[in-house]
Amino acid sequence: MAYIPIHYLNNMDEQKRIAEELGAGKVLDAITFGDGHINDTFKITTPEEVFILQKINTEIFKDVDGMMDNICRVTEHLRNKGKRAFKVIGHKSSWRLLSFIENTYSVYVLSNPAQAETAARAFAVFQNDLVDLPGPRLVETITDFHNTPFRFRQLEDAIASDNKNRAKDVKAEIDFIYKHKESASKIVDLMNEGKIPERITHNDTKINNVMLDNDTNEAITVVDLDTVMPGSSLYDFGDMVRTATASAEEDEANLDIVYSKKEYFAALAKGYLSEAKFLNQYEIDNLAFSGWLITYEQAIRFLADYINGDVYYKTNYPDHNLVRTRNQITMAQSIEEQMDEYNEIVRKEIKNG
Ligand code: GN1
Ligand code: MG
Repeated sequence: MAYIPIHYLNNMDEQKRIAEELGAGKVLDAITFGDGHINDTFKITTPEEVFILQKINTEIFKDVDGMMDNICRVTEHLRNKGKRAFKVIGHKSSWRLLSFIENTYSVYVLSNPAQAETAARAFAVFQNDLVDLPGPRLVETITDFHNTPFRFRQLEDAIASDNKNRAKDVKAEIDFIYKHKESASKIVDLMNEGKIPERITHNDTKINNVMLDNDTNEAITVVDLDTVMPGSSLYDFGDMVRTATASAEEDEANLDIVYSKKEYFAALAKGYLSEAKFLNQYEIDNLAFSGWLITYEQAIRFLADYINGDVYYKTNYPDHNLVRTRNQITMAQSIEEQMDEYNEIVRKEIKNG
């Protein structure tokens, strides 16, 4: 069945009423917006202004107050530094109203390496800007979010329960994940050994979370701050590699056209390293690996959700999570095949930077 935007099914009275309650003023129009996999997003129009209204998925984000507190602290800190960041206009239970970042766009599949360089620089600047965020430690909005061994155990649990009797159909995918089990804990181990430091990171650096200027194509700000929390800079670089070097969207079903593009990786490395001067040698040495790991982790997460019966990610058709899993496995393989070259790119960038 084709995906039908919610505003065709619903007159949006609830969304309009809540936006007004949260401070939008008289609302003229509400439509669905974006395609996040977790929260519901709406674009709200009033005679004067445009806003973003979101219904937070509280099954996934259990501590909404903690999350909103993180977001308010982070966005205020950025604004105090003269940076652009959306404003939280109001929030109540699972709803929040945010200012709209005017005159910007975002992309799902990049069309030139310059966009990758710009985006990577934007996420590095973001991390840099948060180095001096006054305490206390940010709340972990989802615990063990990028703990890959934990994600591996969640997959094992899904296979053990096999509620939908789907495990038998995904043997090859399960085999791929199990084959690489040894690599799953590399970053977590380095963090536990104190070699990779905890930093404030974005944790969802999907390339469409960078807002680019309609006229200049410069990065204006990064959005989707729900998972800004303590993490590793490698999670952020890794998710950029997963999304910004991809030749196609993460749910492209034709695997013949899915691969990781080397020139986009080079552009990411250049943009990121131009600003991320805080990285230590362990982080630098694992930049390329992090791209593989986060892609592998994403394959684990999609596969576990498929086996569990599609309870976490929104899906538009029955096998959507399986298509995503296969796509991410293909991306991980493509990154793995180019690992030596990707490492060499990082080494050269460090030498010349
Ligand atoms: C989810 O909803 P969205 O698209 O911002 C997910 C990310 C995944 C991403 C995969 C809280 O993000 O971790 O990388 O889907 N967010 C959460 O597309 O799980
Ligand atoms: Mg997100």
